[in-house]
Amino acid sequence: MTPFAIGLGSNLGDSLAIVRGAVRALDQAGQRGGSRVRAMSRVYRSPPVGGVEQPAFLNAVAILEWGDAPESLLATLHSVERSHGRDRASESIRWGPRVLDLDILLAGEDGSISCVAQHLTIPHPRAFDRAFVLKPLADVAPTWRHPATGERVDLALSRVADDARLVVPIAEGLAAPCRGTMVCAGDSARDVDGRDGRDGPSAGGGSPGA
Ligand code: A4P
Ligand code: MG
Repeated sequence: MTPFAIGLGSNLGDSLAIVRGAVRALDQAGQRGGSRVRAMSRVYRSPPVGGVEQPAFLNAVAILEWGDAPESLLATLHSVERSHGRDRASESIRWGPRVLDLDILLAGEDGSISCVAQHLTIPHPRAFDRAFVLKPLADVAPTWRHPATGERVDLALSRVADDARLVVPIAEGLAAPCRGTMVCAGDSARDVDGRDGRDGPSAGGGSPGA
């Protein structure tokens, strides 16, 4: 199993429900291959980046264990986007509003894996420049590094500190039991099925904070 950091973004519809629903869907997709979502950050509200006038985004990051090739994970992400109502064919503006955007940010223990394929680049090329990515990523993977530059996520976040002030937590993450570990970004975490994660057999952990 390889851990992947997945960035989630939404600024159309009930974005909080969409982001949480997408994490559940990723967990279910992982379970089909014997794995789970290992962690989910808090959910943050952030101003849109990229120059298009549009509503604020909700952003989060989940760590998913995946046993298959990265390309199959990308196909799964697209399928989850579609099932939440994203229709790429109707999108005419780059970096415009979307119901759900799922990006692979980093891969491998500590982010050590790189991938450059026709339709997939890991790390995501803009991940380390963006506070709306780095702040939730620092909740769940603060010590992961960019495989090319070696920069740690938490240090990259301090580099974009001015932008990061505009990225504010609005909801707790979800916690999921995963082979004895539990993940949490926030104190009242629930598992991906909506139960209180602290009641589960593998409850524990704390809030890494951002
Ligand atoms: N692709 C290549 N590498 C990857 C990867 N690591 N993860 C390809 C996911 N996809 C990857 O993506 C276009 C194509 O990129 C995919 O078909 C895949 O083959 P897309 O999701 O259709 O389009 P996109 O999301 O508009 O492109 P991109 O470049 O991922 O956009 P960004 O960089 O994610 O920017 N502001 C705030 N506050 N919060 C946001 O979430 N998001 C964006 C989108 C702009 N501004 C934002 C936010
Ligand atoms: Mg995308």
